[in-house]
Amino acid sequence: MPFIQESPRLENQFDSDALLREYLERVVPEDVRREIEPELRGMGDLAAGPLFELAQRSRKDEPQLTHFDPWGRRIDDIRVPDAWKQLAAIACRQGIVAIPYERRHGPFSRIHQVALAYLFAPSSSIYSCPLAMSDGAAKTLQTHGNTSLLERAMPRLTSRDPARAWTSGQWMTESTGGSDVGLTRTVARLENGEWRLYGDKWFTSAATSEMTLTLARPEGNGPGGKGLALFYLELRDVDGRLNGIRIQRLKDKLGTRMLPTAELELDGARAIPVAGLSDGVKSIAPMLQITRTWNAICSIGSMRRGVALARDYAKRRVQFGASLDRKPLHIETLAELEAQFEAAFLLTFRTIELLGREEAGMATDSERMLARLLQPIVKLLTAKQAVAHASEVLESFGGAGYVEDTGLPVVLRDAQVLPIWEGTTNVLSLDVLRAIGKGEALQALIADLESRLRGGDPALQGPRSVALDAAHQAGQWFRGASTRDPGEQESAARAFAMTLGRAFSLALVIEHAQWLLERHKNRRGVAVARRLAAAGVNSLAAVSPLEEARAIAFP
Ligand code: MFK
Repeated sequence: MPFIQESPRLENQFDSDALLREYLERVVPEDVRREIEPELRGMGDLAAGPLFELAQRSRKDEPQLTHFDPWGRRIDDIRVPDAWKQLAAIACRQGIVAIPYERRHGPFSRIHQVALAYLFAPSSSIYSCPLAMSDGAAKTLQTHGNTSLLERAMPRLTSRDPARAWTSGQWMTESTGGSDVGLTRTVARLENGEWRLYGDKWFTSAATSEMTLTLARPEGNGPGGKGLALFYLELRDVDGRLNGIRIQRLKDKLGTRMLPTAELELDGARAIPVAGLSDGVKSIAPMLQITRTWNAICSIGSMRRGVALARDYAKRRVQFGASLDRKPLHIETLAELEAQFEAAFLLTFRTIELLGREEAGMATDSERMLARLLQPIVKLLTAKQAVAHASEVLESFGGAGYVEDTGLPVVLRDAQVLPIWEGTTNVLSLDVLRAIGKGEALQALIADLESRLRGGDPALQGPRSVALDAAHQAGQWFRGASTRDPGEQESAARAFAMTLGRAFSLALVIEHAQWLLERHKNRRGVAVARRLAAAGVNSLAAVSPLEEARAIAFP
């Protein structure tokens, strides 16, 4: 008997996204909303139709690297699939990188950009990655204000013309240190008045970009991140020849297969310092800020896509005499998927609101500290959620979720990179402690959380207490830091970051729920808040003392 099932279908991904539309109504002024909604609706159509189909059709298309031309000359040419080029042109014309720099909507420009990116990303075969890095590079160049580089690169990075536009890479990772970037071995030598880079870069995504930002150690500098400098380089000269770069091979990755990620050798690549000749790690931080935020955008985009597919399929698939959308246990599973997605969405967009205010020059000191603290939190929490979410989504399709040509397994494989690149969960948990510093940022977070919980519906009282208690317990844990052994402090860093993130996102869910009730008499938000609160927020108590953990980890 042939295998015949109804495939899941997508409706317009903007119109069918209740949370996105409610959020925009709540947060964005009406005149801005009226202006951006047609664009979002257009992207919702593209993402549900042509781009979704393109992603399915080109599922097996991958970049190809050719080292030599037919006559033996080394060319290191990467050919990307046609689908990749189409995605590049669409993203460019839509201005997905340009929007926050054009800043037509003041502090809401980032929300505009991110809403568009969030709709685009899950149908983009990870074209979101070069967009993230280009946005990060633009932000970094802007932050450092290197006039000649700004004049050269910004018009390209923010162009809406595919024939002129550039994308940027972000070359940080070497085999010595994906996390400990201070171990970078690439050296920079001043030769005839030009800086030339020599070394190997082990994981460089979007190796077809026109420019990149990278780190190298100027000869004579000391060790660690302080001894590195941030460099700008263009990959090819005007004749198309590579700039002292050899592309050794493309990476054979679990997912993100259309994205050309390469191992590179730099052998005299001409480069320009962006911001002095030291403090490279600190100098590249603005890039991390943006790419980590994009990571969260991809996480919530992936979660939303998973819910949309699973929900549609539940209406079509009949088992044990009824469609899955009538099966109590399946309803419960979908409710959990939606609730997780909503919390992650609101956390991500809160971070975007702060970024937009910062860029419009409107952020207070406390908002700036909160923004810095939320960056690692939002990245680490949403990335972990996205992987677990994708796994559950696949399961909700039964065997079809495990079969490649349904286009479902790729959702899980692509999600798995989200907790890894741009800093692993553990590295980001330690960054949370770095961002808190002496504690002011934590106070800013707790104050912001409290401000979202004032007054309101009695049904939200329980969830309010859960969010508040967890935040205060996290605060107490942090205040005990000075009395604690550094090892104990570090071993609880992930639980601390997760607790803060879940408490803060629960507060945002509660705030949204209250608004939904008042504005639309809709109790969905209350149900989401109650559900998340009941599942618990604080995981600090589950951390073993370090010696016990060692005994378990290394029996
Ligand atoms: C779809 C979207 C995603 C797009 C994906 C693109 C794929 C690209 C593939 C990749 O290559 S991903 C590479 C990602 N690599 C990382 O994310 C590195 C992970 N490791 C860390 O983040 C480490 O924490 C870090 C390298 C930063 C530690 O280095 P150090 O040298 O031990 O840092 P240190 O000494 O603590 O900090 C140096 C300075 O930078 C300090 O400033 P001060 O000198 O003023 O004290 C820090 O405060 C500052 N700093 C560090 N991290 C920061 C930061 N400032 C702001 N934000 C941060 N996150």
